[in-house]
Amino acid sequence: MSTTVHAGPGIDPLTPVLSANWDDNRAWKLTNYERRGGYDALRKAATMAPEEVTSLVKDANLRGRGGAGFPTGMKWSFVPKDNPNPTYLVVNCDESEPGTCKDMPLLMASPHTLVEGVVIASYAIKAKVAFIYVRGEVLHIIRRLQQAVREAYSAGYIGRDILGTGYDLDVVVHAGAGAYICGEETALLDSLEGRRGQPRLRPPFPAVAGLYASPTVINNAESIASVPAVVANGRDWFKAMGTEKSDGFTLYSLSGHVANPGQFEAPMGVTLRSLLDMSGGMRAGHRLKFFTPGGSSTPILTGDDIDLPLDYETMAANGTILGTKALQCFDETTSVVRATLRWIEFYKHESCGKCTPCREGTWWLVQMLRKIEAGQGEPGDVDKLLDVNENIGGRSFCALADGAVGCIRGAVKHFREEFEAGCHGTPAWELLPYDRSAI
Ligand code: L3W
Repeated sequence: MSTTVHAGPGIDPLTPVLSANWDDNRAWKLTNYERRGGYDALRKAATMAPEEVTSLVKDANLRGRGGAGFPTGMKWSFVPKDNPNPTYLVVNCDESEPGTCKDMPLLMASPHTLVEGVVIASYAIKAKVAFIYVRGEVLHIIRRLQQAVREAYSAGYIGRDILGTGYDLDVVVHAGAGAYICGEETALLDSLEGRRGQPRLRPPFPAVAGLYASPTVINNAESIASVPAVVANGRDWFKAMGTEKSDGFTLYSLSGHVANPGQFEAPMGVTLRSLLDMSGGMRAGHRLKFFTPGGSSTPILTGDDIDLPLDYETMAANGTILGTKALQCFDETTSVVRATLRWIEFYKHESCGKCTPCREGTWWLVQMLRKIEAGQGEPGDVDKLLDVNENIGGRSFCALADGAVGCIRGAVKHFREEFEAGCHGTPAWELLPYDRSAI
């Protein structure tokens, strides 16, 4: 990461916030984090009433960075005031959406940014216990977080009477077992309670009845890690970045056929063109054909959309969602049909099986796409594919199936001719601009 990110024409440069110390030597150590002003935001929050902290985050319009963009402060304010049960904070670090790789580098490089956010958020919602739920495969990150939590206990940032406020908090780092569904907030809660991770019906939303049926705020890792900067610098500072309704800074992940894949911090509303400009562009000699704005659950856009501001509103106006801001970029050597098949195979594999539309529907989608990819589809199969797709959408227990539905919807909308070719005897690879016999 460079230290100053130039977001492109018309958008102010941003001094990195979340990624500011990623290149520092042993940035993950508490002493190095403190040297850069770490835990000053907690000191400031400790002088405020919990409700004031919630109001600040609400006024700043920090929106959830895990995919849905739901306002973070508003979610905190949903916690019932008169509930006799304990309130919990749960941080969703189960990052597994295809193409999404922003939380893990953040936690690896700067775990204290998250830990400080956890303490501030817990204080705001008056939680006495916070859980950081991390996907089980990333053992190195779990260890790093555990070490950071231990350091924070030793320094008095977690534990009893934090900074002399009389406020007590315990923080538990919990390893999941590696299932995509456990990134869905209610499945995550089931998993945390020791059961097989499967989604629960909402409402009630977790903010009212979540972990152990108690009020539970669940936020994405990046959302919580953004809280210290908001508290330290204030509402106006945060709102000076981004667009009218999508405020602040965020991490965009670039992957696929780009010269330099990685995380790029920028104000909300940056364009893919700017991100490619700052990262070295597409791989040499190739052009952008299509991309996901925020992981495979978000309907694809095409190379013609390279100048769209990447914010919640513009994405919605263009039939997609910003999601996790994971920009998987594909050039002209990629078959849209094959990419879509690969994604739908993922959803079929990861479907938890609890509801029929998702369990059976994703299976059928894979069968149909395999035929089309091989050029063995029949005329009318594209409409049949869309019909099956639209009969899954909105009928499943959780957003997993909706992700698969959106994926097919976007691909067929923009590249229907590639799907039709597969229903008229042309395998997907024969549409690609290279001689397959040379491979
Ligand atoms: C209280 C209400 N709380 C909504 C809360 C709700 C949740 C948040 C957003 O899916 C999306 C999905 C993925 N009272 C409330 C309320 N809430 N109304 O607000 O809720 P919702 O239902 O809009 O979204 P969701 O189910 O949380 C998230 C998309 O993100 N995605 C992300 C995938 C990322 C991963 C990963 O890497 N682990 O899975 C990508 O696009 O498809 O659409 O907290 O409780 N009245």
